[in-house]
Amino acid sequence: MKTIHQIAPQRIRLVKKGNDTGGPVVYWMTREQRVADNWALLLAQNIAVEHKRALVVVFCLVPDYPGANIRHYGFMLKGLQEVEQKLQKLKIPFVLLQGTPPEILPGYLAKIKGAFLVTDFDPLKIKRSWQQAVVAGMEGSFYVVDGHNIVPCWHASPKQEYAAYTLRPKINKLLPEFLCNFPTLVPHPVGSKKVSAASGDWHKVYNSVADHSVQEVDWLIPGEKAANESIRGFLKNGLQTYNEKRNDPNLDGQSNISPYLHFGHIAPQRVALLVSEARVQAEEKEAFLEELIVRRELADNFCFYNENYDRFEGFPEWARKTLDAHRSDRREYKYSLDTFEHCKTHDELWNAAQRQMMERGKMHGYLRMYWAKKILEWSASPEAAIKTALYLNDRYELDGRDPNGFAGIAWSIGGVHDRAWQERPILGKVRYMSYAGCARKFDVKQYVARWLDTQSN
Ligand code: FAD
Ligand code: FO1
Repeated sequence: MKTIHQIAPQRIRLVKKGNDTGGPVVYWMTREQRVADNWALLLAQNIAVEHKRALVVVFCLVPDYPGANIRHYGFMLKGLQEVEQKLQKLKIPFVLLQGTPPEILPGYLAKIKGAFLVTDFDPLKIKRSWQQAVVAGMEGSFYVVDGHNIVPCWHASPKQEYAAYTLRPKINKLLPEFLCNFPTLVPHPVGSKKVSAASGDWHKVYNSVADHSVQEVDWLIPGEKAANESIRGFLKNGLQTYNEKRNDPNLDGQSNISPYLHFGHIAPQRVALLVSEARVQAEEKEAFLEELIVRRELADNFCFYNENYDRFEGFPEWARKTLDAHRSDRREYKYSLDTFEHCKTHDELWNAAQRQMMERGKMHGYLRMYWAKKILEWSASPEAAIKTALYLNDRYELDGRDPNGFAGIAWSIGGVHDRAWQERPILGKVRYMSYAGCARKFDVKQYVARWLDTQSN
């Protein structure tokens, strides 16, 4: 296959061919907050070298990003500090701008006469609206690069996929072409007086975050270096038992890389390369790669092609129909957001899962399904359930506000990527999960004892 600058052309979207103002190349970093293995940054450097221009990396810090608080910002800002240090060694200035991109980026580009702008692909509505507003207010050329999906989202499929089984063959066919190694970034050969590093005082930046109501976590170290160490540790000690242990919430059988992937501290493609090369049984690798590639890329596909990814209207027709038919079913339990949030339901397992999410910032993957399905069962309507689930997920999960979260909640509550099951009250034909089913799978009492303080319940 022909590549541009060693980057597959299918990864790149030229959104606007603008005027060459003669100024530097700007990489607007947002979803991929790392220096290594970053396709958009590599493209930006290639353009800069080709046109003999300076290169600058800009991050727009939005102090009130929807649903985010200091738990997320603390993690993100520490990662960005590391980015700044790594870029300094490569003679690439890092600029932290404060405000929303539509408000501040066009003005910054005009000031430095930015001729080329490169940014990360992200299927979420907020990012797409930022990009539209920025492109309308700038003079130069604008590129969007998919550095998150191994097979670029728009190339893997031109439409919303029905389920994993319809996306899987498409991805598998294209993987040999896209699962390649990365070129490396080089110390940048061109500087400019117009662009200088301007991050300011990180402490002040930290204090500028609007919401400090949820505490940070200390069990996971943020940043590119820690992300790499963490995945290497998992390859050594966790991958060989992943398939056996990943669905038991009492065991630490998952990789815990989702926060790193969410903030872009490590490239999914790097993780996939490392896993592919690991010396463990093929079934273990396949089980992990199915989640990392097919399920994760299916979530991006869902959000990219379905603008209602966060609403009832985004559910498949069969699910909307069956949920509509059960709207007036009697609910034995109907809880307010406050009752859910404070772990006060009648169900100790649900309360323990909610507590794990609040305290650890990461609920076990198996329980996320149970947790969301019970919110549907105990809410006044599917719309109320989506609202509650998204609010809690995004407030407490370190990996929240991610396409994976929107897809996971839509799967649990609205049958997205699933099929119709036996009909029952409230959920209709949407797949049901029960406490008894969980108890058959793992030691529920052990999990509850670990996460629930008996005095407060
Ligand atoms: P591992 O089991 O080690 O998997 C490795 C990677 O594979 C994950 O990091 C993730 O990128 C991918 N993956 C695993 N399971 C899934 C899945 N079901 N769908 C898509 N990708 C998957 N994931 C988030 O990243 N953010 C969220 O906010 C989020 N909310 C969820 C809400 C609900 C209701 C559900 C059912 C799932 C949600 N998920 C979310 C998906 C999944 O539960 C997490 O990605 C996973 O538990 C993260 O832990 P890990 O990295 O240790 O996973
Ligand atoms: N992206 C930005 O470009 N600027 C921000 O200030 C910002 C804050 C933020 C806080 C929490 C969080 O979970 C994500 C945040 N993001 C921010 C977006 C993030 O980089 C991801 O791209 C998306 O959430 C995932 O698609």
